[in-house]
Amino acid sequence: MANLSVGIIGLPNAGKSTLFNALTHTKAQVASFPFTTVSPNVGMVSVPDDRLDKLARLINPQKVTPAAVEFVDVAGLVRGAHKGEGLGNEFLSRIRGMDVLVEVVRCFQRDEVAHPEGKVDPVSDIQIIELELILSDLEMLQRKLTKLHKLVKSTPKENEDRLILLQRAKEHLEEAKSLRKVLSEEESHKLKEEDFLTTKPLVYVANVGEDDLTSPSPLLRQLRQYLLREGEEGIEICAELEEELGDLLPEEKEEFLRELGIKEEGLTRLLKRTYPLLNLITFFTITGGQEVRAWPFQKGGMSHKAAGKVHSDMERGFIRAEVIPAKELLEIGSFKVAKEEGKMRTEGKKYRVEDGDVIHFIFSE
Ligand SMILES: Nc1nc2c(ncn2[C@@H]2O[C@H](COP(=O)(O)OP(=O)(O)OP(=O)(O)O)[C@@H](O)[C@H]2O)c(=O)[nH]1
Ligand SMILES: [Mg+2]
Repeated sequence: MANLSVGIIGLPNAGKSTLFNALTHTKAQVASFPFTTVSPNVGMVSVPDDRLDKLARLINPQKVTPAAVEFVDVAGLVRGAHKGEGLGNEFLSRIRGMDVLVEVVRCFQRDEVAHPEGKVDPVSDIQIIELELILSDLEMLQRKLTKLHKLVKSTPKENEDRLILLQRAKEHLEEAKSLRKVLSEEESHKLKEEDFLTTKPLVYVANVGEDDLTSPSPLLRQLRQYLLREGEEGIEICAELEEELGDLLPEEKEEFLRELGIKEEGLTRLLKRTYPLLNLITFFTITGGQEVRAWPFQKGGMSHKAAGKVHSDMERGFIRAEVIPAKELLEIGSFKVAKEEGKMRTEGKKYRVEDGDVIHFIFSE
């Protein structure tokens, strides 16, 4: 089961399926014509985590379970998608359920690969898609408001706050602003249940040409400036190259990356960006030495809630948590020694779990 779901969006031919294949090591259809992808490709990816690998080496369990992310690669989006242009409507409804959006922006030049707008222009592409998401949200919002107006008449008390919030959202959308850029954290939180597209965290993936890795093109520089000015999150990946990496052995991969001057694989960089955007941290469990597992968890969350992630019984019967940071445990070099020397701290329900905590939950059944 996925702990997190990511929708890959972008114009046709931006390289979404190429990125998807690179991330999931699968072979979804990739082609130089637009609308290659019709029904969505779905794939699961394990989150790479050094600490998990090291803990596994230390404990030597029967099973190692990394955190899992689901990636969904959907059809390309074009102007007018909110009105059903292209495969618009289907695409938009598929991504409403996702936790995060990753938008692939084409920066690579290649004559055989048609661009739906006639030329490669990353900033303009971003604006086209942003507008489609805004218009789609606005349509959904209007339907919600029609229903809500009726409800407010019959039961005003329960519905007035929501009405005020949705009206505020409407004002922003009508000014062509994405909700995630203008709403306060509290407002965004309240709107979470409403499934708007423009409240979702978004990471831009600039799909750059191989040449851009050594000397960035003017288009790429323009995109960088735009993202900086807008305060948006972005990373640069050469999707085609990353896909080729998937076929290599680990040693070959390292060598290849080094030659290209790339420090980390695209997937690792992408997930490193996504986690903080969602306010996620990772804690680890070592179940009787049999399974070492990584759990994504909301930053600032309490230990009994963390127990609930593992099993609802653990939350219900929570007594205490024994905690040691992974770093400290790895330095000590033995779980047994850490326990014997009293290095496992005892924490109660109110303890806020920290990134990298190794936790043993004590609970009554
Ligand atoms: N040069 C270069 N070409 C790429 C890169 N990524 C993708 N392509 C090419 O661009 C074309 C489109 O790639 P796809 O991955 O099918 O694009 P898509 O966004 O999934 O397209 P649709 O499914 O049609 O919306 C293919 O011919 C790819 O080989 C890249 O990083 N560099
Ligand atoms: Mg595709």
